[in-house]
Amino acid sequence: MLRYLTAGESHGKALVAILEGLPAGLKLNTKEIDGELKRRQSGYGRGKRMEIESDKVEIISGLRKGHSLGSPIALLIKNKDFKIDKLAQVTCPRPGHADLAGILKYDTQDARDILERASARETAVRVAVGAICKGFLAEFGIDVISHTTYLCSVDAQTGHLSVKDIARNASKSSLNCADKYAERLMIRRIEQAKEKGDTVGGGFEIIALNVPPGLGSCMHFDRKIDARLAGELMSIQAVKGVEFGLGFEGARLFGSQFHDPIAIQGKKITRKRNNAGGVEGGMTNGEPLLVTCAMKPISTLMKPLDSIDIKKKAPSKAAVERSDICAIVAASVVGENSTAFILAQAVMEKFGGDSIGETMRNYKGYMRALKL
Ligand code: EPS
Repeated sequence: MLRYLTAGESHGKALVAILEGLPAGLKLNTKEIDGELKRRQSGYGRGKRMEIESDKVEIISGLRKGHSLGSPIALLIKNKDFKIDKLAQVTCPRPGHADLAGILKYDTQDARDILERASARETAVRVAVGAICKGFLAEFGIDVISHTTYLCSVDAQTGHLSVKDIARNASKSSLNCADKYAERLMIRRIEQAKEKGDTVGGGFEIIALNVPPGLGSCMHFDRKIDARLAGELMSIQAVKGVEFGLGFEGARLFGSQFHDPIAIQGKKITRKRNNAGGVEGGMTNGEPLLVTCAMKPISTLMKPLDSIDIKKKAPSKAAVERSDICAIVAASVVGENSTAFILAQAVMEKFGGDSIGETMRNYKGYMRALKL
């Protein structure tokens, strides 16, 4: 089973992860991982921390001469802003953050003990894990991209664009948004929020292409690919909802409007639409995987909401500290790479193998057998 663990605090020495279960012989490219880390640090509306850090991964095990050995891959990203022991106490919990629930649960009066780990800084190393998985998926022609679909009340119009165009436009945008006009309005919303000491959230779609049918399983609840993707994506800081394909809107339709008719073109099974988002019965169905995540507005407000001082047991304004106004780009990059991890895990589960060659042979045999 492909699995990983992360460790590290936001202002600790470093973030680390161990990824275990990848086959031997996979090319590991540090530059590509760093490219994903750079994308995660980008985006209009980020805070000053991103000017301090320039995240770079060190692969400290599992690698020899540029190839995986099949042993655990240990990853390290150093924090330049390492100052955890010097930071002031936080006694006025921020509504929406882990502060209050963490204070109560871990028996502390200092939310610093909580927020250092709860911070989305941890996602840097998750992206490094996902970037390795992206490289693994690329061997099978599977490509994972993401783009911002809305920010606050501004929707991007992308229905007329191909996935290739969405990816190209989004890669040129400061908000990972494929609609230039909408991007301008989104930037204005971020500026408005900044003026008011406020924050904004939004939504992003993750698209995976060339996903073979049959990843996941209908046979047991915890093997369903949509449940596993939703769990992984919901664990990203500030993500509050996950939809597949048409998503929650689909629940308002008749079955005849929602489900995707099956057709045959030559020897290829096709669909006339993809409202299901590429998943049926907890399994990928061969159509593009479409997942949208909703991200709530960041909970550190420069004009803080009412809270209490946990030490004084008295009303107070919530704590204010350096933060982002909007981190939708970071979240979409994390979502994209987290999706890559779950898909890589499902590929390994289905095709197995101790070397990439063995995994590939098994994959090719399956794909051959699927041909009508
Ligand atoms: C983040 C680093 C953090 C925040 C943000 C994400 O840096 P700092 O707390 O030092 O300013 O910018 O974290 C949060 C929004 C949060 O609520 O903790 C990062 O690397 O992505």
